[in-house]
Amino acid sequence: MKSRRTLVGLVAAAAALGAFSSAAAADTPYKSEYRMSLVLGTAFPWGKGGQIWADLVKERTKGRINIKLYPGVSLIQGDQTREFSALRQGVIDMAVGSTINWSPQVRQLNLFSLPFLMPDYAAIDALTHGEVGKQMFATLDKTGVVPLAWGENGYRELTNSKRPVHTPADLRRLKIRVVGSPLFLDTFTALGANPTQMSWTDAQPAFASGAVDGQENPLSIFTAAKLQNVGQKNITLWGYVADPLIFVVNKEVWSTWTPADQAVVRQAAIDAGKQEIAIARKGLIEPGQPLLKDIAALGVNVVQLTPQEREAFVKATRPVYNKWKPTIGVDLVNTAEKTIAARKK
Ligand code: X2X
Repeated sequence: MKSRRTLVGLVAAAAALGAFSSAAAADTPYKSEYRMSLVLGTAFPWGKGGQIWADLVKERTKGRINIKLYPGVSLIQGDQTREFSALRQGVIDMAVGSTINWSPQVRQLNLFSLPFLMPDYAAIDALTHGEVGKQMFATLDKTGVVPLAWGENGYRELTNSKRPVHTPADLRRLKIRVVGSPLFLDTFTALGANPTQMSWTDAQPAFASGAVDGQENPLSIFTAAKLQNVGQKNITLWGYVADPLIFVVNKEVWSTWTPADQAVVRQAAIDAGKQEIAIARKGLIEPGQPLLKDIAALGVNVVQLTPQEREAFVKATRPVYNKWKPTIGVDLVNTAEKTIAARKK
């Protein structure tokens, strides 16, 4: 009898606590400032996207939600592969992050880093706007963030200080900086290069000193970071990987906002994502790809691979693709392949 009463008491107490905690979330006062993490600042499409999101939110909430940008992943001392953990823990309130940097924690995100999965922009769009994007957002939602919208870093082209690269043999023994995600080590090892993991912050001085020969990043980053001034005089357009960006908010922070404000933040992220993607593709989707001429005018040698040359890179990296497929999820990769095959060009 006594134990039954204790149990009833416990249940009542738990119910009261539950009621209290959900009321507490809704009643939590808004912070005076929310911290948005980004790898790159407003000189880059990525940072511009973050700024547009913050501005739209401020304007549409009449200043109720005030967001400050922290580019250079400065809230986590520049260690971009820790960004997702910090988001979950609440060190970061919101972020626009690359799928590459979060892939150590969310294995499915490695999908976009599979070499030569996405042949063109239509393929990226088919994935992010289709079933694959939906499944990725469901996964992210389960891991503790609220995913809101897609953006884009871009196709990651190969650059180096040593020589024009037309074949995997040309890459041999070149020291290539890659992001801290194991799939990239596998890809560049398969190509005969000597990959080295490094944060973006550490990479730039390493190019300048010659400690590293090359790297891979979107052309919008090449030009804004002026990589031609740190020895990167050769570019090979191979389009092997493109990283989307994802706009997210920490779950607890999200729960403190009214449903109306949540809707505003979500729509602002969608609007900012669309604008950011247009900025990221500028100069690359217009006829003649004017950005390539701008880059060549900087004294950079731009290598366009023939289909046969490109195929040699595809072939050399195929074992890496196959090795990573089960880690990412066979069903997810199959869905992605089918979606791409059926895309509208
Ligand atoms: O570190 C990189 O190469 C960058 C800036 O593209 C990412 O954060 C994925």
